Amino acid sequence: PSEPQYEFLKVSTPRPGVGLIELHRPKALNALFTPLILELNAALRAFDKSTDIGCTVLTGSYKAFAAGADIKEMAPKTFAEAYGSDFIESWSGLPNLIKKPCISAVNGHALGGGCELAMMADVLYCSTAANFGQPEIKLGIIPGAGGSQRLTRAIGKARAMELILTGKNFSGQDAYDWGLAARVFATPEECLTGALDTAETIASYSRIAVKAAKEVVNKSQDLGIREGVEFERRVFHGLFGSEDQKIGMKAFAEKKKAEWVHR
Ligand code: CO8
Repeated sequence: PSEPQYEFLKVSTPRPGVGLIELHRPKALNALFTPLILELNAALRAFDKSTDIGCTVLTGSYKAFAAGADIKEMAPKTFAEAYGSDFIESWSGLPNLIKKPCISAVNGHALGGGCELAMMADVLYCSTAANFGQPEIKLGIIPGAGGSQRLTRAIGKARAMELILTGKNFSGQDAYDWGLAARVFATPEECLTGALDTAETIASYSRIAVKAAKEVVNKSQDLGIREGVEFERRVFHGLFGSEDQKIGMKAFAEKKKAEWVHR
């Protein structure tokens, strides 16, 4: 089937089971604005619904993942417009829209909304040359797409508070050292290849189990340890109702490769 055409995205399926979305607004360093976000939401939804896809990779160019929300678009906004339209609400779709995992591969600038978008993914990979930051304070605003919450949970209050109050940038190596990035790579090429390799591995497993694994890990961010462990156990019990659990365990016993049916 032919891929839908987008103006601000490049969309492809470079590996079995893997959907790749590249932000493509080179003239503005992938600055995020509503038409781009609507396309991104549509592309994410299409991959999430596709039975051929098990994992998505989200990336930008080697120069910029995304240099933030479009400052020129935001500049004239009034309070009434921002509040009235719940500005940014539709931009925060990634974590709510999709049930399958998404890996962000971050190269170059990931600033403001760009950093926030990267952090919405389930796994964040970057190269040493990545340039992260929440510089909103310099524009007279604050992070608006979850930056103050996700950055703080990922790297702790001490560092997040300092970064958000000063607007100082931090490197890909910092992101890895502080636990925001799961892996850091020497070059952008290796970063993208690493993300695609991991996505291919994830896509090779039962979609049912992968979806459940993502759900329980995400719950740890909202629940206390006792409720979290109970929630995990209930979802674990539920997987014994899947065909893939029988297939996976039988294949192990027979020393064969599991042929998942994703049910
Ligand atoms: N908005 C609009 N245009 C941008 C943006 C942006 N955020 N970033 C870069 N551009 C444009 C530039 O205006 C320039 O356009 P033109 O050629 O027409 O002048 C073009 O991209 C290239 O940029 P530069 O010439 O500045 O390139 P440099 O390599 O010299 O610098 C930088 C790169 C350091 C990234 C620089 O462009 C910069 O500082 N950009 C702004 C970064 C920033 O402050 N981002 C935060 C924005 S606020 C925000 O994101 C609020 C979050 C809200 C939630 C979002 C939900 C997802």
